Amino acid sequence: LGAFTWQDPFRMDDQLTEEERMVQETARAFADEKLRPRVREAYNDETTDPALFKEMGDMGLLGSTIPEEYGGVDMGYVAYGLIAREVERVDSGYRSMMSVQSSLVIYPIYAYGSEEQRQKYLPGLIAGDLIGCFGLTEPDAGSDPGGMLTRATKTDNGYVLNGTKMWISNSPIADVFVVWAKSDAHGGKIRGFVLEKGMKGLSAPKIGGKLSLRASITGEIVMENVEVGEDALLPHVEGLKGPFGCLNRARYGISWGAMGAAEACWHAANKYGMERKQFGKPLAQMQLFQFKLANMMTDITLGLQGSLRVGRLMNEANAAPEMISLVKRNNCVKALDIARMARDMHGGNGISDEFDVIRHMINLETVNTYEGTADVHALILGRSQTGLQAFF
Ligand code: TGC
Ligand code: FAD
Repeated sequence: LGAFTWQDPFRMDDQLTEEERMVQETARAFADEKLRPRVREAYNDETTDPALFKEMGDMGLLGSTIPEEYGGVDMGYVAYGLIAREVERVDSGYRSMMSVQSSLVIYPIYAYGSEEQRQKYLPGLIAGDLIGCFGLTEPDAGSDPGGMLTRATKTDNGYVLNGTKMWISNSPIADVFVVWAKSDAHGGKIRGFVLEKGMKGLSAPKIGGKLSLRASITGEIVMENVEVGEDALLPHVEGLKGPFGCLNRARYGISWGAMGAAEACWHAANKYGMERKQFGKPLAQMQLFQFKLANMMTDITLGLQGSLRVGRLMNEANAAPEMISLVKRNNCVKALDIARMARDMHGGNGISDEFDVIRHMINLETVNTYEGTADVHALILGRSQTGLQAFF
């Protein structure tokens, strides 16, 4: 008979390569030493430290799937997922900063960019010297990005962009903006453009008053007659499959990250139950308490195993978007339930920032919504098995 470790019931550790275990250890040490000491203040004061990007870059945590010639470490998608898990164990906002940079900015420039664009942007983004953001969502086009109003109009030398993007992670501190617009020169099809901070007509005001994901800055991208050259166009993709190709990677990373946040809540609830006594014995000795711990262990173990399977298929370029919808939706919904449960199991202390669980819980509301809401992913999975689309 094999041994059982409650923190790792299916021995995920044994299923990782030596290299993947090393990446995980590096990310965990970084998260514990550099992120954890900052997070409460950052969250409470709603401040984002731009220096974090450089610190992540120095540790090789950005662009982990990109070839070495552009500054990446080319470790594959399981390693990328493990980084997300460790970073989000501290805070979903920090994982957000990392995954936008890696999957939504570095990836499209690598996959859809010209060689000049790759050389110009990738080393700086991967090192964390440059900060990137990804503009798809608009005030009137969220779940339905095909309804976007942003337009690129052809000029003699390039394009003029007009439009507003909403709810954009990193935008107020970004140097590089990957934005998606309908281009009249391409029959109204969606095309990607790379804009730079300081361009005339480009601004990125912060969205204040967020009660979730407060350690990660969010803003708009306002484009008022922003003139760019032909070299700003991402040449190698057209249509919604451009942004969705990036979202596949980010959604997959979120499936690991959400489990990291859930693990933090589960372990906190376990520890709290062992230490806190009521009715003359530890809370952890009560049947209802153990029932909740058992549910957490089960959902997290199965959720991580699902992400690992999808990650292995992604490494073989053999994962379908529906698989990613399945793990993104399942793991976010389960993580949110677990965080709410852990909050409850901490009693009154559960609402204090000292115990972290309420911060994870509130963050996970955003994680459940962005990159396709839980219901949008349900409709993708519904369509996959009925052939009937129920979006409109
Ligand atoms: P649909 O007709 O389904 O597809 C249109 C075209 O796109 C292609 N496609 C995909 N390609 C690759 N991967 C995928 N996952 C793809 N899904 C669709 C599809 O093949 C088709 O291509 P073509 O060549 O035939 O034109 O499009 P639809 O308009 O009916 O889409 C419906 C729906 C709801 C599935 C989709 O629009 C959707 O997923 N909505 C959710 C929007 C979303 O996820 N937004 C995310 C914004 S970015 C963000 O939130 C970042 S937060 C990050 C952080 O801070 O961590
Ligand atoms: P809506 O689409 O208006 O949805 C509202 C509700 O209606 C949801 O419950 C949804 O499930 C439901 N709904 C929508 N359509 C249907 C349907 N057909 N059938 C049934 N129910 C439906 N976007 C970016 O482009 N880049 C970013 O970096 C980024 N970062 C973000 C950071 C934060 C903190 C947040 C909160 C959002 C971010 N987003 C970003 C935007 C995010 O992707 C959108 O909020 C998300 O896609 C949902 O769109 P929406 O907010 O317009 O909601």
